[in-house]
Amino acid sequence: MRILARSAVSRKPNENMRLIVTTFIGVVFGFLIGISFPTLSLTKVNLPSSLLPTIDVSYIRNKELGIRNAWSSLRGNNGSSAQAQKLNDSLKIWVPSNPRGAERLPPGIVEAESDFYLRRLWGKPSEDLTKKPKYLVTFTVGYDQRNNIDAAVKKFSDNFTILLFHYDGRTTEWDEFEWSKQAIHISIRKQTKWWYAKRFLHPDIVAPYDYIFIWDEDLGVEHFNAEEYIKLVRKHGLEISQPGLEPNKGLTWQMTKRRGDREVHKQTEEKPGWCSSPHLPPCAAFVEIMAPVFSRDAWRCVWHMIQNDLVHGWGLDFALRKCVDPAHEKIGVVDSQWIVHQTVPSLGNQGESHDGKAPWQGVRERCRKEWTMFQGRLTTAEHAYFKAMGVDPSNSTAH
Ligand SMILES: *C1O[C@H](CO)[C@@H](O)[C@H](O)[C@H]1NC(C)=O
Ligand SMILES: *[C@@H]1O[C@H](CO)[C@@H](O)[C@H](O)[C@H]1NC(C)=O
Ligand SMILES: *[C@@H]1O[C@H](CO)[C@@H](O)[C@H](O)[C@H]1NC(C)=O
Ligand SMILES: *[C@@H]1O[C@H](CO)[C@@H](O)[C@H](O)[C@H]1NC(C)=O
Repeated sequence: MRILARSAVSRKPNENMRLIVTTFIGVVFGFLIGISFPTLSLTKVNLPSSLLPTIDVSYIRNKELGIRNAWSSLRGNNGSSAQAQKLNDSLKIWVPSNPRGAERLPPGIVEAESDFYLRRLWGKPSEDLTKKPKYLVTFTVGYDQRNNIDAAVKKFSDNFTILLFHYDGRTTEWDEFEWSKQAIHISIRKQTKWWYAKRFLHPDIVAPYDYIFIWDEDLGVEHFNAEEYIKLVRKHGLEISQPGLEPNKGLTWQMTKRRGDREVHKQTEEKPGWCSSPHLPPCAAFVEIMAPVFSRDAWRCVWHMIQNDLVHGWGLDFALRKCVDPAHEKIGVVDSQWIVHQTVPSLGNQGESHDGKAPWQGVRERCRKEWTMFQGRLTTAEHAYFKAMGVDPSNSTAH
């Protein structure tokens, strides 16, 4: 405050006057805006908070000025430009080890990661959080599936943060469930699970969570317990996993079928010719995209592989193995905590009719097309990399 007062005195009087008038006009203007939009309570809140930064900035400027003045008086001159430059430079911050873009900040103030923990608007920040859930579960939902989701959420203890992505725009209705009031709701119409995941589950945002469940809405969880699941995943060192699937009939892949006689499996037999190696998908190193569970580190990699324009995620399941090593040991299916895939048509029906085709057909076609595109991009990228490294791509492990 002393520094502030001193600098105010050292300003020319008419400058002070101008400042006061400007501030006054600003306040009046803000007030008028405030009363002309009485329903927008935000505008009123904005008024004082918009004044705060101005004070902060001038405080810091004056502080810097103070240092400079002190320094030049010490040297007994008014500060030659060379000296000023030297001081100017030494007051600049550049920390290459900071996150990209934040190099100008002192490392002590950098918060590179965040979370979904809910805070209060009052009290001490340090006392806001009575609990910091270590796991995150997300469901991509429409209101029609509310009872199924309600049942699923109850299988997750309070060690889980619940996050719902709403593709039908209905959110407040969910408050009929008590847990919904503590959940995170993100509502954007007609987008897919992987679209949301790319935009809202950045690795730096979900960093506090040991495991991240990115699940569909049509899963039956009667035989599933999330805490038990986590224990098994830890025990067997699974970085990417999913619960075994029932019923066995109608499933495309052998790998994700539930085995009744074990806790976990990481390998399977497929139809002849389907697997080029017993360690490669779909015989191993493979889970499907309907109910994957990622460790923090695996997700940090997988997030980068999700393409912004390929929203259905087809083909991602075959590529997950690029993110862990050795993949055939760190990717697996948990059999003793299993789920039922109910195949309820949901987002698949939200397409549009074209050329006399049903909406779901258009969606299905795009799914397949995306799979081809993703596969093409991955192959091209790998070839480009190996070529740049001077390695024969035909000798690479890319398949
Ligand atoms: C103070 O600085 C100005 C310009 O930077 C210069 O012209 C002047 O001679 C300096 N005065 C003294 C006492 O060093
Ligand atoms: C201090 O650095 C800033 C930004 O690089 C520059 O614009 C300014 O002229 C410098 N001031 C002095 C006195 O060198
Ligand atoms: C939550 O996690 C803690 C620590 O891992 C564990 O002791 C506790 O049993 C968990 N809660 C439930 C309901 O399982
Ligand atoms: C792969 O590399 C090995 C040696 O690194 C070489 O002997 C072999 O011929 C290569 N195979 C192909 C298909 O390029």
